Amino acid sequence: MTFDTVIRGGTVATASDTFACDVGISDGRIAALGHDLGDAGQTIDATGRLVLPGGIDSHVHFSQPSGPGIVMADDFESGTRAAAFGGNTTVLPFCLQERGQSLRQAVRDYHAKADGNCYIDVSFHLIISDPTEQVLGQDLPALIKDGYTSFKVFMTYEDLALSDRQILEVMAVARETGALVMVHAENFDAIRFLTDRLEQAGHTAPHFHGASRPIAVEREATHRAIALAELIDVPVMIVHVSNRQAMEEIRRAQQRGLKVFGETCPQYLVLTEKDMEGLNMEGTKYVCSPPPRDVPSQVACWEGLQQGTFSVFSSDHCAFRYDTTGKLAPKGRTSFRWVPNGIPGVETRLPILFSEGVVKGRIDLNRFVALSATNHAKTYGLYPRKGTIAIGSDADIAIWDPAREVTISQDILHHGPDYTPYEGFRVTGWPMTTLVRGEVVVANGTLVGRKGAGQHLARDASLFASARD
Ligand code: DUC
Ligand code: ZN
Ligand code: ZN
Ligand code: ZN
Repeated sequence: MTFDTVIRGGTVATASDTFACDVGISDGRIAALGHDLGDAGQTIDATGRLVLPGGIDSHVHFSQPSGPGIVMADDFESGTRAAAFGGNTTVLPFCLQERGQSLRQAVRDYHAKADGNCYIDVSFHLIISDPTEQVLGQDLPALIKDGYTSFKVFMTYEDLALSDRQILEVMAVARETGALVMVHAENFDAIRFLTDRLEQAGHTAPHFHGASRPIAVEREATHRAIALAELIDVPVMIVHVSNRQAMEEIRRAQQRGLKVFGETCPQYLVLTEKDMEGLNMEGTKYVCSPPPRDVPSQVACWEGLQQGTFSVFSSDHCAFRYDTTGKLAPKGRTSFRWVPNGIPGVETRLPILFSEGVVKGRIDLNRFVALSATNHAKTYGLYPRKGTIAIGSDADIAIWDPAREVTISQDILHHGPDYTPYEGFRVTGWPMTTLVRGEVVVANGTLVGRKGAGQHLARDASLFASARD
């Protein structure tokens, strides 16, 4: 047998094992794992390198409407290109239903934005902002059946927040259909109250963003989201968890046997609230929600990753330029209230986790693979097609140089925004080559992939989302 491609001489790691072996690829899939695999159309030398399942970033935002005059800095082309450079082979962006818009129309709109523009594979989560009878009774169940098997709800934001009643209603649809509900857990009324108070006191600088949504705001909403999910008996994913108190709500629920999952992100491991105090308006570069907290919160998030309370590590890439289309939009200059929430991270997520986690001994390589790929595939219905190196799986592979020392800076990145919140951050270990379904997208740091080669993936139900009975 002649393979299309053989990756030779590397060390392969999955979520469970690490072993020296070559990888034979045919027709976009992994066809052999072994030695002396024989002829190949193309050989990739991976001597001294790690051969890992391509990263799956199950939480990114591209081309999402973000308010008047504000434009997201990444569309599907730049976002998936940057993701490929960051060692990713699949991303799960959000498809936002705007209030008053039909859910079906939202899905059509996002396909129009994505189709033909992606360098790597893509699959949408839905965001439900307007759970009308049509959505609850027809569109949402039908879309879940068509492979959009997860959706997010927000407990805060003017145009997004659902009431507890509405959350129960969409959770009931998930219960019926086997979908996974993702929750942005922050208390809307508390944020509005605190924001008004801060503004009345003249506290409008970017760093007051942190004071407007302190840990109790997140902890309370996390507790409430879990309680609502328990009432319906439906699994739930608490996304972008930033601190110990919210983490402990999740852990307690897990210990009670509830199907509650947690996600954390790079900003909660290496940034703090202090970063929002930069001179002039520099602090806006770090404004995201929930906000970065403090060092004890970072320690707690590591604990969550080590102990399994958090099963997925995502970027929450939500990029805005540091100019008048983004962080410095005219209204944003008047108060933190108007600064668009979100920071870039799709290209730096994995190097930060590898360097701070594996190289510094906080997690082992197999947990790194689980947190960066395998658990995302299992959680969101892509496993075992994606997220592992096994015979029959898609040949989605990232080849890493585990010793390469890199200082992260805007100059070396490929994303759309004009800054990185990780400027000057030093890491050891970098993804060099990325293959999607056997096709090389990035070769030793050079783009060779083709825009449009990325496909949309219909997903199965989450492996974790079947209800208890
Ligand atoms: N939630 C996200 O998931 N991303 C960006 C902003 C937000 O509030
Ligand atoms: Zn499509
Ligand atoms: Zn969110
Ligand atoms: Zn997000």
